[in-house]
Amino acid sequence: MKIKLLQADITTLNVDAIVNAANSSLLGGGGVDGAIHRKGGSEILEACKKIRTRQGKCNTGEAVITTAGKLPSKFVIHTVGPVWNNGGKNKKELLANCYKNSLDLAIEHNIKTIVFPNISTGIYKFPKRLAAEIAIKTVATYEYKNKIDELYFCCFDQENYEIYHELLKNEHT
Ligand code: AR6
Repeated sequence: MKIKLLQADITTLNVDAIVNAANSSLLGGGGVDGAIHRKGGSEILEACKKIRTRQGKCNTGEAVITTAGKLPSKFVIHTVGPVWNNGGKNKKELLANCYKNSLDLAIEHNIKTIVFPNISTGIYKFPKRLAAEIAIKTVATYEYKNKIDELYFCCFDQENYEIYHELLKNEHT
C-alpha cells in the first residue's frame, strides 16, 4: 500500500472510497460531513437512514459504508471520531479504531484506493499532531494493508498539511 498526502477538498476526489468524519446520528452535520452530504445529494442521506433503521446509531470508532451519490468516488465510508473533550484514556484508541474499521470495510468492498480526512481534528477538537501520529501509525501497521493499493491523507487546512508532510517524510511503506 502506498501512503500519499494531498491538500484538497475531499468531495472533488475520484477514488474508490472517501471517508467521512461523521457523527453517530449519521444524518449529516458541519465540516467535511456537511460538504459530503451537500455535494453528494440526498442519495447518501437516504442510505444513512436505512442503516439507522437496521442498526441504530453508529458508535464512536465504528464505520458504515454507503453510495457516494453524485460525488466522483464510488463509496463513502462514514466513521465517527471521538470528541476530544480534554482527552481521556480511550480517545486515542477510538481514533485508531476509525481508521481500522474503515479499512476493514474497504477491503470487504474490494476498494483499492481510499482517502481519509483528518478525522476529529475540526469540530471534535482532537489535537492535530497527536491525531496525525495515530492516523499514520494505524494505517502503516494495519494487518491487511497490502490489499489496498493507495491510501491518501487529504488535508484541508494548512496546519494539518504541514504536520503530515513532516511526519510522512520518514515513513517508508
Ligand atoms: N475536505 C477535506 N477535509 C475537510 C473538508 C473538506 N471539504 N472540510 C473540512 N475538512 P470536521 P470532526 C477537514 O469538523 O472534527 C460534523 O458536524 C477539517 O479541516 O469536519 O471529526 C460532523 O457531523 C478537519 O481537519 O470533523 C460531526 O458532528 C477535518 O476535516 C463533527 O463535525 C475534520 O473536521 C465531526 O467533527
